[in-house]
Amino acid sequence: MSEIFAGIPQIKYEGASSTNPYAFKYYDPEKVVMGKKMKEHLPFAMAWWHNMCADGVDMFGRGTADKRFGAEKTGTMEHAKAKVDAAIEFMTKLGIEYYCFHDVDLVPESDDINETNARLDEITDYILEKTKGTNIKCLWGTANMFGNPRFMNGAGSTNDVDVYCFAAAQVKKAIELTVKLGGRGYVFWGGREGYETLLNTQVKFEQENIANLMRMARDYGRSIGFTGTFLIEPKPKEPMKHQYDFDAATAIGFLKEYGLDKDFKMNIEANHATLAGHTFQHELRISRINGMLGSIDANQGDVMLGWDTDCFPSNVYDTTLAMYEVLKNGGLDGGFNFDSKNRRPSNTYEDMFHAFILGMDSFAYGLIKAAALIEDGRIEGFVKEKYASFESELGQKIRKGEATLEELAARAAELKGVKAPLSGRQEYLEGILNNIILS
Ligand code: XLS
Ligand code: NI
Ligand code: NI
Repeated sequence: MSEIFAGIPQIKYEGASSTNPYAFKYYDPEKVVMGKKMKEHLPFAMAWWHNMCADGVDMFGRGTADKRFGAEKTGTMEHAKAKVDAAIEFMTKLGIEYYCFHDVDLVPESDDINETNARLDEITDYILEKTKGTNIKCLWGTANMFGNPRFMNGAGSTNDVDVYCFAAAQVKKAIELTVKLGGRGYVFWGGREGYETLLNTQVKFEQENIANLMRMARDYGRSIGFTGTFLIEPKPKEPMKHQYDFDAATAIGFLKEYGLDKDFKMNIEANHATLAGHTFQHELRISRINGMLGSIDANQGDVMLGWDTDCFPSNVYDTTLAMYEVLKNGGLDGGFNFDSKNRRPSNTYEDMFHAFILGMDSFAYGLIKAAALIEDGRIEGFVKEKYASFESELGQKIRKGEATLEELAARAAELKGVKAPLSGRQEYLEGILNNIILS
């Protein structure tokens, strides 16, 4: 197999003072942080769609990047295989062990689903053959149920029973492929599961159908030996105006309502959090405290732009606070999928590497600083102190749900008045965070 990324070396850790563009400054896979190697804390994954497929096309212009990887023509099985070869070389050079895929990222879709499925069988055989003897495997798979025009009114939420069958068929196949490729998870991102106007939409009907599709997926997955985690990836809007999986709280409520909460967790994407008006950490926290933090789509938004820009993560404040939640969660069932893409003018093979080095270093730095935050203990100590009044006998009774309004009112009457509670000390805490991140 000839080298595709010729001239780009194996990316190694050289430390913060290195100026080598092809070296990690913070990601040191073997370094032990809080008792675990960095590479175990950070199971990084490559998103097939952005890295192997997207060429920078946007609504104003054609692609700028050549993603043929040596194939004659795109849209062929030859090209599909070239992408596999390129992906393996790319991941090997970066030391990334996982990838995530949609069915149609792997092969060109045919008008006949039987033909598409045959192509998928062929390409996954090829992936297995080529990854044999490497550590490269699937993190999670999914079905693209938003690109094809048949899904314009949704997939699980479609009005058309035949379209619903196609969605089911794609989910069935994508779960089979995920199992075949050793995937740890199966993702549902509700691409067009939402609505534009209530004038033409029955929300409850659509949500029940989505839940039924997920139930069938769970039952089928379990029946063929899928032991991994099913994941919902919340997003509030784009492409639809209203998406049903608005944010983690909404998606968790949905899973509980339909009895799916034992098999499903959240796949939290940073840019989706900010689109919902939340911080990345908020979405991770809400998932974590509900026992629902499963995996992460690692990217970041652009504060000036109101859409899913899928930038590679560079903001180490965000990665630190994200890694704090991950450490508190005891890790993830899944991993860190770079659902991120190069900016359109960053159109070379070199840029693909620079982007991953940036993202991996940002999360490694975040991991180091999150561990330091926990070891430092000042912030957690303050939070504990903040709620200390609930350690009283009455406080404990309230915590256990054993108090009554009457007795609390009696206590208030006895007190007559009450002082304002302790200061929240936000600026002091932000100073500590700065101090830890910057030192
Ligand atoms: C789109 C989503 C998508 C999912 C997989 O915004 O992030 O890429 O991760 O379907
Ligand atoms: Ni995503
Ligand atoms: Ni996204």
